[in-house]
Amino acid sequence: MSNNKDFVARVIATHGKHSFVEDKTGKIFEAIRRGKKKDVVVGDLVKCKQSSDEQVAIESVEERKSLLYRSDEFRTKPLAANIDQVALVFATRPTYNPRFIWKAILAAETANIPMLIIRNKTDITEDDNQVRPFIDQLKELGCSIVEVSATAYPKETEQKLFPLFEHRITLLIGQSGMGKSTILNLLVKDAEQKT
Ligand SMILES: Nc1nc2c(ncn2[C@@H]2O[C@H](COP(=O)(O)OP(=O)(O)OP(=O)(O)O)[C@@H](O)[C@H]2O)c(=O)[nH]1
Ligand SMILES: [Mg+2]
Repeated sequence: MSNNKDFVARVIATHGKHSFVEDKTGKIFEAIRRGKKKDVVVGDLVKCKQSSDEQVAIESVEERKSLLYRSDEFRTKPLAANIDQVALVFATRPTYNPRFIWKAILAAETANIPMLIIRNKTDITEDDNQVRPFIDQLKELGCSIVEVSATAYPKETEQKLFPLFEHRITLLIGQSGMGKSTILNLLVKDAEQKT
């Protein structure tokens, strides 16, 4: 136990001044940011001082490799730090919002973070004609696109996606019902995400 010694950990969840951090052995601590600061975001590497078995104080935030922002009409706020890649999942059912996808592309581009677009649910072939022009448009812009069916072809999906996720801290985004949890369960065996 590293009592009273500083160590660096990664922020895995935040709620204002309260957060959770994980050290390099995988141990999770509750963390309080020193002072009145709310400058910690998910993905940050932070210098911690242990205050009890389960608690640490965050002393400082290490320099960020990247910082992704989320914005709406009203405000812009930091969403995640040190992300290597944004992976966006979309599908034709329930329905996708192209505006959401364009916004995500812009946000990743602005933060200088590579983006991977995953079109899921290719098994619903009757929607193919409708979605094809949109996919062509994305490709013309130079986006990387992978098309998969996480439930109909799980093995193929895993084979296509695993090399693209391996060794990269990836932020998985997408509207509800697109298949994020299904894909995560394929790629991370102990994820057990509800779908
Ligand atoms: N037909 C079809 N259905 C799929 C596929 N992948 C996922 N689904 C289904 O789509 C539904 C939503 O999948 P989830 O993985 O829960 O979607 P999600 O993006 O995590 O949704 P939220 O957690 O609400 O944001 C589930 O019923 C899945 O079984 C696919 O490739 N084809
Ligand atoms: Mg989900």
